[in-house]
Amino acid sequence: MKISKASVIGLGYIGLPTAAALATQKVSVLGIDVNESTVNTINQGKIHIVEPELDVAVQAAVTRGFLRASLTPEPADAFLIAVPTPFKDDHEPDLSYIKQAAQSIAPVLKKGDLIILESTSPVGTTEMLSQWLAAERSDLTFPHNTGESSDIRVAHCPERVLPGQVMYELVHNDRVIGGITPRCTEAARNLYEVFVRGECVETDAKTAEMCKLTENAARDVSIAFANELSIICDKTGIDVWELIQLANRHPRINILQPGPGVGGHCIAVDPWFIISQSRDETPLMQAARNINDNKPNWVIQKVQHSVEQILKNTPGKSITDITIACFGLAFKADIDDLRESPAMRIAESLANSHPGTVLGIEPNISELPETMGSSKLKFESTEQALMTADVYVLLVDHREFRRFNPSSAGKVVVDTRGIWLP
Ligand code: SAJ
Repeated sequence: MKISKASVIGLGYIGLPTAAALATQKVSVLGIDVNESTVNTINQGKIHIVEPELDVAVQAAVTRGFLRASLTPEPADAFLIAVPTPFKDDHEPDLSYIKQAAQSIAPVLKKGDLIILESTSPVGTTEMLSQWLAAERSDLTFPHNTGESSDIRVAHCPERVLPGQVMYELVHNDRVIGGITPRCTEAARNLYEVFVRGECVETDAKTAEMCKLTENAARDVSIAFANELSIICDKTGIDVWELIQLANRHPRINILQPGPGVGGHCIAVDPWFIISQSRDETPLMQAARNINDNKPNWVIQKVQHSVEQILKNTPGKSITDITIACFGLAFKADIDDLRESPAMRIAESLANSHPGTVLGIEPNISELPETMGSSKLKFESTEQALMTADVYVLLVDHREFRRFNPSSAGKVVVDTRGIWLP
């Protein structure tokens, strides 16, 4: 079936680039979002998020008339759902955004339509989506109960793009596509082949769901191993970065890099979707989550220890005279995203506990967002921080911070990324 009109529900970090990629291939795309200002921004050909090359793609698609945004769904041949799937306080997945998306598109569905869930989801969610849609539209048949003969096709195709490289990876990465039935899979594959140059690999919905969770859980476990090594090496006086470089010279070893903890909305979240369904079978994934979640506390202790050392070595200096500078607040290098950032957590915690000044330096933003900045954390430029700091804490390996090295100038440094080695 040829898709001439598609609708993308949720115009965030995944939905908007996907809408733009489809529109670039001359599919008429309607993007739906609950946020009015997002809708208005996109209809002006502009974007509300930072992602290289996305601005150009959206502007071209809107100007040429292939992309439009709205608060209200309209009929289309295919609907791609790309809404958030966070977890609740007890680490149980919160699927309410998917359910709301299903309820919002149900009234405009017609026989032959294809629904694709792109949001990262616990195993079984695609089938639940089909059930939620069926509950709204008893006049149509759905694949979870009528199988191949259903009026509507439902499939899962998890997004796998890396923030910062979304526009490239969206086109070039392989896609894993799992329908509730083989015909659902085939219909979804036809859609992705419109803009994907990587391979579109077919499976079933549950395997596709588990595949995405597995990818991010595997990365979490690997980073936990690196973080554990960094703590052991610190205790034994070994340079962990040299150690990992040496070990990685073995042809079958590829250890990831330690850091201040794991941030973002994916790697630190998705393992919980497996754990919450298989608590007794996941000791390794649970241990990894614990190690990565506790790494910020270890970094805070290292900084506190450095402050104590300065006080011990400088009689007459008071703790209120000591300025701690936290270099980097984003959740990883060269992006502006502060959400779920271990660096931000460390900086805020130090600002709240240290009686002297704590500086937060983040070259990718112009000010601290009101909701996130601790009132005691002082936003500062790199140059100013370099002049006033007593303790230099490197939290994010932004390219700006690679241009100098306080260790070689004999400063007190806590380097969580290994770019300021003595
Ligand atoms: N990190 C380390 N050490 C490393 C690699 C990463 O400490 O060696 C930290 C980062 O600093 C960051 C966190 O892990 O705090 C996550 O960063 P990331 O670059 O590993 O991943 P994300 O969250 O930006 O994107 C991941 C990607 N998944 C995988 O690489 C398996 C991406 O492909 C997914 O599409 C994305 O999650 C998602 O949306 O699920």
